[in-house]
Amino acid sequence: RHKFWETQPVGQFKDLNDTSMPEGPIEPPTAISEVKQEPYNLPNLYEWVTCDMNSEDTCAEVYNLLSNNYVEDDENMFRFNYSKEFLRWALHPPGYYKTWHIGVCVKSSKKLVAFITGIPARIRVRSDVVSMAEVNFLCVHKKLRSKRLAPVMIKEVTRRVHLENIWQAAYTAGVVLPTPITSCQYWHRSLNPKKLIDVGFSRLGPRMTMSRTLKLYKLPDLPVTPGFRKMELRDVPAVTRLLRAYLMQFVVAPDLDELDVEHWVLPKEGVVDSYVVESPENHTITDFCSFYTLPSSILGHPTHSILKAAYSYYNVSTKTPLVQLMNDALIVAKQKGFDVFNALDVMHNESFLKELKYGPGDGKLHYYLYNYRIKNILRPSELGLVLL
Ligand code: NHW
Ligand code: EN5
Repeated sequence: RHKFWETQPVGQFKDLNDTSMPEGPIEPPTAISEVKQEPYNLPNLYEWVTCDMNSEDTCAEVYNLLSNNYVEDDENMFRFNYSKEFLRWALHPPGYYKTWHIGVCVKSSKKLVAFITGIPARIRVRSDVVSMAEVNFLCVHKKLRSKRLAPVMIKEVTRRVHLENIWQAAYTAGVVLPTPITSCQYWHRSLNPKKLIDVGFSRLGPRMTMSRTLKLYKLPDLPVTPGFRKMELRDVPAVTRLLRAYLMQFVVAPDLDELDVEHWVLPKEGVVDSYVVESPENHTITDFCSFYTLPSSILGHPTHSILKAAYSYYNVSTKTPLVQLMNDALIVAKQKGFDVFNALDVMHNESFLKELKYGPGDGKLHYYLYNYRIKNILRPSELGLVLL
């Protein structure tokens, strides 16, 4: 059934009930000198390119490939439309490798037809902090699908990761592959219900009129928590402490230092939004919430072309109830013009989803590790990792 994945060091479906297999790396690292030194072969018309995402032209080519060929929902009504600024941010964390931003071009025309990326990350699995690659943005042009190009791209990114002496990876997908460490549910909170219904993202519930629906999802104009404000550079040490302490309780979570937090959570216009609660009494940072901007193209709609979606990222509450903190996140997202706020049932998110009128979506997100076995599938609430 999985001619490629059966050959890879990943958990296999047939081993799911085998309790004798130990947790940890599936195969040991080899000497870097034993890593294949030349790129894998591509079909003759194509060649590998390393994509310099600092180049405006390259970034635009990647953006165009993804905006026309990346992930769609199961009914092909929406397609992720990551912005150029988002792609630059997502691919340039501390310590990134340019060689992990891999394109496939047509030799004759240099047209970009496929893409895959890795970025370095320290991921903790139970007590073990592991250097990994996070693999994302795997995309093959619609006209080149089902030609077994994806396995070659995965092998090539694996080779380039190995050359940096890194032997594990983390990735997510909407499809089931061998084998998920956990499977999460997408939840959606309507901010602009009229538009969501118009474009087919959601439906008028049974026995619901449009005016009842608008009233149901109405939000205040301003956050209610005293001391709730946009995160600033000076908050990085406090937010890092809050996040590190919070993420400790999950079985799988990133190991973030201040440099990571500065990159991944400091607000970046149109990319990532973060808020802190600063105690009006003693000016300490007690809570924090964040979301990233990932619009989707609306396919074939006469009047609307973009769905503006916010995705819940990392949230930590020590004083403000999480429900109130996340309601303030909805309020500021609504004020910024987002149409919908999305979240997975990871971390403590289940505790606010129903209360804040999120509904389950028709999509799932499966999480995977490469070359690292976990004994039992995790509950989504045991996962402390959000990939973009
Ligand atoms: S998930 C988003 C993936 N992208 C899309 O869905 C965009 C639209 N689709 C496409 O572009 C986030 C194509 O359909 C793609 C497959 C390119 C998906 N992950 O070339 P073939 C990520 O980016 C397997 C992994 O003929 P295609 C995470 C499939 O099971 N494998 O198919 C990426 C089959 O193998 P099998 C996937 O449709 C993580 C084989 O590909 C997959 O033309 C990557 C068929 O290949 C997916 N999403 O192209 C893994 N979708 O064994 C990283 C299909 O079943 C691993 N396949 O026969 C770690 C590497 C680093 C290790 C470091 C130590
Ligand atoms: C790796 N970084 O299917 C990502 N999205 O539910 C790659 N559904 O938006 C993997 N089909 O349920 C991505 N509306 C995997 C996800 C791919 C995209 C995807 C789903 C997630 C989605 C929407 C639209 C469905 C359109 C028809 C959906 C219902 C919303 C409703 C709001 C009111 C309360 C009930 C729910």
